[in-house]
Amino acid sequence: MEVKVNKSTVSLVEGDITREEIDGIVNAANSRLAGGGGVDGAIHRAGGPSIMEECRKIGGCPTGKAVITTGGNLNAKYVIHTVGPIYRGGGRNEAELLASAYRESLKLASSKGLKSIAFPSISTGAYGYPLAEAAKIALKTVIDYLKANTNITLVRFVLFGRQAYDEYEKTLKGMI
Ligand code: AR6
Repeated sequence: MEVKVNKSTVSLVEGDITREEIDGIVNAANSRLAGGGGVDGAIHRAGGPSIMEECRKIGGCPTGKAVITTGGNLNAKYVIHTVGPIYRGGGRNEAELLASAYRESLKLASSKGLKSIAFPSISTGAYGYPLAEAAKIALKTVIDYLKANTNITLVRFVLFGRQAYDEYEKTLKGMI
């Protein structure tokens, strides 16, 4: 599914983000940038060791912020590593921290001149964020950003599995 926001496109696809041919892919990292399972593990496996070397030099990333490395062996030129919140019931500022992870990734992409960027569904795996809530925050934050900034022309959500895709599609249809 695809929608236009200003001059930009927001698209939803089901797939594996490590295969994207795009300026930047976003990693759902941890604050130590130490690698792990899920999409983080997949990105480091597919991109090779140079991405972890760059992460070590950067040292870490607070929750809700983002840092950037090159894409190593990936087809993406850059990896933006952001850290979503661990979901602990919703009363610990999780919604704002999740929105911030998307916003800071977009701002960093813009400042580096990236025109196209792919996101996974941040925090909805190991970090336990309920998918329906996370989808609303992800799509609203991206759409609001694209309404105010036109330098990024494509934001693609690469959803891993049918359930995540269907939830994002339902949410996006309800927003347009
Ligand atoms: N492409 C796209 N999405 C994927 C892929 C992939 N190849 N693999 C998994 N997903 P998670 P989090 C989806 O757990 O919840 C790591 O250990 C997955 O189905 O990767 O933010 C880090 O090091 C889910 O919908 O990230 C952190 O410690 C989404 O990506 C921690 O997990 C996010 O799931 C971060 O947890």
